[in-house]
Amino acid sequence: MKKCLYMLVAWTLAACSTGGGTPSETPKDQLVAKLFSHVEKGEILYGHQDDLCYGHAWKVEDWETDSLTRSDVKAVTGKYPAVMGFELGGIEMGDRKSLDSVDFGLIRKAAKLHAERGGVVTISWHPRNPLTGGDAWDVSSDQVVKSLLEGGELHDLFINTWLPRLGDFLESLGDTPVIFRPWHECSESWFWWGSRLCSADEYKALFRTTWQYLTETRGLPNLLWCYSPNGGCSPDDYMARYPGDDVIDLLGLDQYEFIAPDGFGPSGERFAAEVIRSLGFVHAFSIGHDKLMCLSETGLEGIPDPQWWTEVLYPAIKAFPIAYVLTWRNACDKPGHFYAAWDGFANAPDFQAFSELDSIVFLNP
Ligand code: BMA
Repeated sequence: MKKCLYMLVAWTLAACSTGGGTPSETPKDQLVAKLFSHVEKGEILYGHQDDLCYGHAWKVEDWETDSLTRSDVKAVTGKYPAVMGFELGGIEMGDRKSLDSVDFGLIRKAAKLHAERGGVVTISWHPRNPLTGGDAWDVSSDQVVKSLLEGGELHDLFINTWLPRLGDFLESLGDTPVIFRPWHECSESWFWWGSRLCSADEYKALFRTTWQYLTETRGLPNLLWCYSPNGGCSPDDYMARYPGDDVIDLLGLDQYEFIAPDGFGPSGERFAAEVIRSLGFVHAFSIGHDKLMCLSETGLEGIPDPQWWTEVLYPAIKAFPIAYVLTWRNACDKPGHFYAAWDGFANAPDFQAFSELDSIVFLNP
């Protein structure tokens, strides 16, 4: 089976890295090997978005002097998340801060520090709408992707300004391996690169142009590429915009729970069933295409279910060889917008119990 071959490569790489690595081994190779070694042991890394930058009702004030030891996840579990997500929306404009008001200097420092502590970094990107001047959620035009491609009126801006700014930031991370996850949730239509806003070929060209620039033109050795449509789609829709085996390293899935009027019990059951259905076909594709897989974004906003971690999320993911599961951010300025428990929150004991499960991996401080 092809998977065995890929596993063999991963094992060889893992053996190399424990032996000090080889000169030709890139940061990307090292992270692939690390992720495979956890998957082989049946382990799932836990991840949290923006964990070191801010949390529920706090944020890093002076990032240049702050030692970045504060974390909502650590305050509850005693450990950092093994994976941390960071967001680059705004980097394409040359802004100093991201769309979530986080200084890009802080993001760089936090990502490098997390990797030095032994953690894994993933990066998302919600760029602005270059045609209308709106944000990533501005879906008023279905010409945006087309305008960025070769022959389009904004191709020059994309190739000579936006991608270089993105490339400069990613290059500034040095040897830090990064799971880069651009153009996400493409199976839905809430971003300007969504399924009703561009054709499958245009989407693939957008993804491949981004990959070509960063990987070939810039030669960045630290990027793993993740394709992450939204859940709730058919297997065919999931793969309809797949950019290609030569580009993608991980098959991701973004899937959130939303509470319906019948309450969090039945909503949690439906969410878990849907995650199991979707991860089922993502798993089949991951075998067929020799790729790692992950639950790239998930969560229940405000986590009103006191047992969400051990009775909803864990049963939904435990049977799948996902490299990691990442819950979204704990906003410091929106009191109800959080996806990890924080110290003193009602759901914290269950989050702690989740962190102590044998197959769930956090990062010891
Ligand atoms: C969304 C929300 C927004 C945020 C965006 C990008 O899901 O959390 O508040 O701006 O992600 O991080």
